[in-house]
Parts: sequence; C-alpha cells; structure tokens
Amino acid sequence: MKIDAITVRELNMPLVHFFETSFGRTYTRRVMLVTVHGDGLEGWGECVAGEQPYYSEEYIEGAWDVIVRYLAPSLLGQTISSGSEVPGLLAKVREHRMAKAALENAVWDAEALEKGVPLWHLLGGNRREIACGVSIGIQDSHEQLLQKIETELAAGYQRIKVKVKPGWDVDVLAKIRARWPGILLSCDANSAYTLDDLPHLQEFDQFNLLMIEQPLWSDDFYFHSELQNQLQTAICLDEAIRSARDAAAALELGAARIINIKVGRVGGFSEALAVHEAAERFNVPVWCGGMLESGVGRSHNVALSTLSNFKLPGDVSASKRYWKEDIIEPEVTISPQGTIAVFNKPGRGYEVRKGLVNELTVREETLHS
Ligand code: OSB
Ligand code: MG
Repeated sequence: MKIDAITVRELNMPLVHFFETSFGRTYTRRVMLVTVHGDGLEGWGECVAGEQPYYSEEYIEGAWDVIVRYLAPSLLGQTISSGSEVPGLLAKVREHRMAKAALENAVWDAEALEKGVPLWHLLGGNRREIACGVSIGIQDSHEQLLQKIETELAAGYQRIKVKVKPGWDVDVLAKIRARWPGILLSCDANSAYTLDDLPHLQEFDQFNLLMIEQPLWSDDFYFHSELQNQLQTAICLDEAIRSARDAAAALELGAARIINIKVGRVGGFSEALAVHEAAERFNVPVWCGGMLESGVGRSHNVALSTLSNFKLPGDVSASKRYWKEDIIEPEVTISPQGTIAVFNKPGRGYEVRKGLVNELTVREETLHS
C-alpha cells in the first residue's frame, strides 16, 4: 500500500458514566483517530493518549503534535506492505508510543482489508471468542460501587476489577467479598502506593484477589519485585511495561506474575505481539487492558485478545458501558456468558460509522504525500 494521505481527528465523546482512578475523574473522552489512505483503502487507528498526562506522559495535544510534525511525515509517500514495517519507519522518534501505535495499527487495519483476512487472523490469533471482564472506577459511595458490580455480574462479565487508592481499598474489598465470596476479583492502584504501605498492602491478601495491578511507581520493576516477594497476591504490571524488553526484565526480576498488555502503551501491535511472546516464554499469562476506547480501539483490542496467551479475562467490554452510541457498526456486545464473539470478516470486523464520526469531530487535519 502506498500511503497517499493521513487524516488525524479529534472526537468529543461524553462517557455514559464518569470514570475515576487514583489520578482523577474523566467525564468526556477526547478521542483521537487516525486514518491512513492509499490504494483505495482506508485503515483506522485510535490514539489512546489521555486528556492529561496522568496515566503516562502522553496526552492528546502532545500526541497530535508529534503525529502531525514527525510521525505521519515519515510514512507519507512510502509503500508499506505490512504493519510490521511501521516501527522501523518511526524508530527515530523516541517514546510517544501511543502516538506511534495509532499509526501502526491503522496500517495493520488496512493490511487486513488488503489481504482480505480478519485482523485477528493476521495478528496470529486463534480464539473465536474472548473472555471479558470490567474495570469499575472509584464511585461516590460504597453502595454505588456494589450496585455497579451487581449490574456487571448480571450482564455476565467474568471478572470484576475495581480501582483502589489509599482511603478506598481494604474496606471496599471487604464489602465486595462479604457479598460475593466466589467471584474473580482484582484491583488496580494505578501507582497509588509506595513500599512504606507494605503492611497495608499485605491486608489485601485476605481477599483472594486474582491480582493487584500496578501498586507502585509507574516506572519501577525492582521495588515491585521486593513487594511481590512479600505478598501472596499476584502483582500485575500495567504502566511499567512499555516493551518486550521491559516484560523480560520485570519477569526475570520477579516483579509480576501477570502482565496487562495495552497496545497503545507498548507502541503498537508489533510490540504487543513481542510482549505477548516474552510473557509466554516465562509461562506468565497476559490479558488485554483498556483505555476507555471508542469502537475503533475496542475492535483492535478484541482482535489482539484472540492470541493464545491472553488467558485471563480482559478489560474489553461492551460499547454500551461507555457510549450512548459507539462509532462502529455493529457495536461491541457481550454474550450472557461474558464473551465477545470474533467475526470472520476481513479487517477489524466492525464498520466505522463515518457520518457519526463527522458529527462528533471537533478538529480534523489531513496530510498529503
Ligand atoms: O489502568 O487500566 C487502567 C482506564 C484509563 C486509564 C488506565 C486504566 C483504565 C481502565 C479502564 O482501567 C479500562 C477500560 O475499561 O477501558
Ligand atoms: Mg491499569
């Protein structure tokens, strides 16, 4: 495919319900999409950078700027036969992984269409349905959280993950366990603790959690390995894993027993596949994380989750949990068993609703070769 043009868009998409983590509350997603055009094909990718540089240093304004100024120009006019060629073309720019992932994934998206195969198949996946869990943010009250959990369990979700932070943790987990002793339950701290909290974190062990996600600093393996040695609960790393090298280093050190893969955080599908492989070498299971994606990113997460080592339910859930109307057709839906069926259609398997995308777009720029 010869890349003739690249379109960058920002969409304003209000969330059905606010989402709160240890670093703050989000009411509206500023969704960034990129489209690569060439050979009469269109590939779509989503840049999952946040509204603010809180989850990671990337944020939408920075991602927009680096794509328009440096990354897109490196692809324009190039003839690219596979998404796997994109990292090499973008390698000169350091970091900016979410920005790079948006472009790389758009090329994979187009490649699947060009080859007439499903994206999940192109990525090397083999599952025909994927297991789904939900991530539930910090709420205004414990009661509100318990109600949300009840709704998600009734919908069939196989694993409940709750956000925790100092002041919203042990009491909350105790109430959840008192009501649902047997469910698959995990928690995500988004780096809200330090090693000084060791005795407090050890209290989490009584709740038989599947994992505690990213308890300590977002850039650390060493102190997570010290913590893992003193916890029964498995640590899962999210923020700290940016590459397959990170995964290998963290697992060699014993910093985690589970890895969350977010394709944006690691810089695109190529690196996500490499992280998946690195974890498999250590016999460590992975699961697919989410970044409150629109349908474009969501459909890509579904495709990635079909790989063999995605052995735990991911944060890949139905469109309607986030959006009144998603920008893909059909929307992502789950079965009463908490699974998403994978389509046997070329490409991402979900059509982009261009009319709706245009309605929601607040900023758009097209770069030509
Ligand atoms: O840490 O997994 C996280 C959302 C935004 C930023 C970070 C995280 C999350 C989630 C939501 O937990 C996952 C989702 O449902 O998309
Ligand atoms: Mg997380």
